[in-house]
Amino acid sequence: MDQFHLFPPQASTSAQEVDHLYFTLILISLFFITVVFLPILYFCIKYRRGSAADRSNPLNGSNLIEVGWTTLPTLMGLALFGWGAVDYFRIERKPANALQVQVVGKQWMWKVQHAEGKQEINELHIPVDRTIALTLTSQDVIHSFFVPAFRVKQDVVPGKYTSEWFKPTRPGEYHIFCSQYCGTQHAKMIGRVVVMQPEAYARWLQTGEQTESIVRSGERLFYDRGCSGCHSPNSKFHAPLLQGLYRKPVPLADGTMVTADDQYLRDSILQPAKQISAGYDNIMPSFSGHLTEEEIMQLIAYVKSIGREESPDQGKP
Ligand code: HEC
Ligand SMILES: [Cu+2]
Repeated sequence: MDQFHLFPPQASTSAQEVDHLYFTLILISLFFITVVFLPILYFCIKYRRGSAADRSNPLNGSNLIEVGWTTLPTLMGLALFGWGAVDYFRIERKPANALQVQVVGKQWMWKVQHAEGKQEINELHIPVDRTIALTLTSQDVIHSFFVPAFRVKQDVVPGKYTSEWFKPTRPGEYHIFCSQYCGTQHAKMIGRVVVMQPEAYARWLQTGEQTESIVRSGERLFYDRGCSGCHSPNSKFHAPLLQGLYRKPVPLADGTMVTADDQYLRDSILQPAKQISAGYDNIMPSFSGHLTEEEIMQLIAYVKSIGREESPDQGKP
């Protein structure tokens, strides 16, 4: 990955589409540069002072030209917009059955945790030909997770979950950049993605010390931090059971409805007063400042896992 390339390698399923659109834009620009600048050059020479060119009957406006150079670029612009929109919607829609990876950005590093529990810093090991879905957040300022070879870039925002997915098509090592200026060492906030054959990836997961899955860590936190004291069937507090909550509509005390997505679960833990479930009192303490971003992601992974068909340990290899 150290050789000089004019363009990064195409190493994901989205890379080609992005490049096709990009190269088309370049070709169109080249075409217009030619159409505009070649005549300028030609006329500069032809009508230079002292030349014997015919200057009688100057042309004063032409409706055909006016209509032409208004309509044509408008249609081209709309066509490019349509093309870009189709690609954008396809790239923004996350396919199902992705391998989940949690990423936390901080000044100035990327902290990665796999569903199986394995953690790494400034490195992301993934198997080839699998869809990988990242859930990203930042523990300080806005960063942006950029892998040029995959043609994906996503802002990483404190207090918010964003996501990014890609399907690597070629084993190899590719750059990770932070593409949002995030402080003095921003340029050093780099890393590498290592795309491996599935067997090599499975072996890699087994190396190092044994880890517990994200869901298991979350379950442990759920008991250690006292969540279970309220959110369990035999609690003396009146608190909702969280089984099967994920992706369900939740009626709120103010009469509105929300969907229990990752962001809702996060806000419920850090700002319980923001959205009160209908029929409950605002007695849940805020855990803001008492949990790291990683711990919050683990708790959410656990809450997502309970009440579903699979056992909480499904992430284990
Ligand atoms: C003192 C009891 C108490 C503790 C401790 C507590 N909660 Fe809660 N929690 C509640 C109550 C009551 C509600 C419903 C009112 C509301 O939405 O704030 C709630 C709501 C929630 C919701 C939204 C549920 C829904 O149906 O919309 C989530 C998610 C949640 N809690 C997770 C947690 C987690 C994770 C922890 C531990 C880090 C925790 N809670 C600790 C009492 C508690
Ligand atoms: Cu950064």
